[in-house]
Amino acid sequence: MGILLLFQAMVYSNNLRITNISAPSATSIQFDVAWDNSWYAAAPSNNWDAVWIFVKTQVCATGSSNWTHANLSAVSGNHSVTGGVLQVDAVTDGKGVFLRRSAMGGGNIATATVTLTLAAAYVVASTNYEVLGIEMVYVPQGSFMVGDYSINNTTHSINSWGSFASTNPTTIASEAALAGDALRNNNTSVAPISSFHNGIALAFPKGFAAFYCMKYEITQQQYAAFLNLLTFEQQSYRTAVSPASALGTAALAPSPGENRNSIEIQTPGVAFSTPAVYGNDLNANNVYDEADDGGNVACNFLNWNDLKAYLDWSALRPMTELEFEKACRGTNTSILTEYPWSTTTITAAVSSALTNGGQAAEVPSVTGDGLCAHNGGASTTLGPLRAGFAATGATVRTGAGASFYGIMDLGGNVWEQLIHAGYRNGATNATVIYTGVLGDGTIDALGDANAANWGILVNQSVVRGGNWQYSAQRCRISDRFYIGTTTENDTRVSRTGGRGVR
Ligand SMILES: [Ca+2]
Ligand SMILES: [Ca+2]
Ligand SMILES: [Ca+2]
Ligand SMILES: [Ca+2]
Repeated sequence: MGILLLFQAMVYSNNLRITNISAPSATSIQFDVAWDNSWYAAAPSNNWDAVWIFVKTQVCATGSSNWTHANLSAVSGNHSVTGGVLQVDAVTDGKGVFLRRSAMGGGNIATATVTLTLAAAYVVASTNYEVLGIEMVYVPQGSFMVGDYSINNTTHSINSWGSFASTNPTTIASEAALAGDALRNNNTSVAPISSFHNGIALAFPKGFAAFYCMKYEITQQQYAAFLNLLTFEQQSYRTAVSPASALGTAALAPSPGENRNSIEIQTPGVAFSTPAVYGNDLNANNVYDEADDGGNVACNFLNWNDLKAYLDWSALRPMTELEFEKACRGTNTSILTEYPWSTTTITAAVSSALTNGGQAAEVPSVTGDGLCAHNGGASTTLGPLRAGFAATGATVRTGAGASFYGIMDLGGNVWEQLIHAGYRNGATNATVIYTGVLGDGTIDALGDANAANWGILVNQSVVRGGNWQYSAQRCRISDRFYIGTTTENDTRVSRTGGRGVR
């Protein structure tokens, strides 16, 4: 890398562009930003979309020093944005900022220039800067319902857990601690059995409090960008093969392009000094990150530790399964067997029938209400679709498979890996330890998340929302699967990915 200053332009899945990065002074960084399909909406959703911006830097004089997270000022007034449409919201830990509309409205965000104040001074002439952006959706504070009215086994709803099943959902009306079995002992016609559940502590995020949720699942381009800012050793743990493997080696999938995972080694690394460079190559010509190379496709083959590492490094955190139901259902009343768009209608989008396959404009050939990537078949040539494939500029929800708040693909595409709330048959690991601690932008030398109380093992996780391969039942809001087990979320499988919250 030499002493070349690196200001790398990034283009993300829903046409989020971060360009013209520069450092006007030792304590500031400037760039242009633009993205599509932005909104700030009135009731019932009362919410807006945003971009989570964070900065990484590297001392370039040595050529191979590690990238580190650059903290920003925690005072919103120290940052600025041109154009009068957006505002910059600082955060108390200074790990990034949110850009969002400052007044109600909708449409594309034309290019605006953002100037951010760094928390420390950098020597501009010898620093590489990278500015990263993740599209998010605000989920406001408020009550919501968990579970649906299913009889046991039609949906694996949290209230229908175990041999003692309630057919009633529960309203979460605060962040207060929940007693053991509080989410399932609400069927007053049946006497409670002894509790296997240890309750849910005050600090466990229950979805009542406001949070930002990623608008899309992590894309292959986003995961490749993450890998490209890690050390060789960190890369070796966050991929399936040695970073020193030959050009064209699949980084996550068993073979290049398998199940549409297109991340490959573009430039082999050197153990243990020089990291590899990763790129996407869905069109299989060993020319990387072309328009049809699948960078916008949701990233599958992510295990639980991969997801946690990505979120810690991005200064986000894993979502709990209670937050997941809030993000899907919003303030609506629970409906039996409903999907994340709050109806029981679903239309299968499959990767075998695409227009503009692998491109930023990739869309399924089929149209219909509740368009959702599921039931796609088992061939290794099939896989997830472009993140947000069903979104349009005209609507944020109807027919687009979007959640109450406009979050995409919570149903289908790739499994969402979440923190479970206990309530598992057998109950050997019903204890929940998660306290919602945010990632700090830094992972350990072995590439693992090291935030407090995120858990070490996969037994804190559950997968939700179904995936591109499985049947529609798994896409239901209240359906829970593989709670605390290794089946779909410990090894890297073609169905599993995820997203984060803050
Ligand atoms: Ca290739
Ligand atoms: Ca290519
Ligand atoms: Ca999903
Ligand atoms: Ca950390």
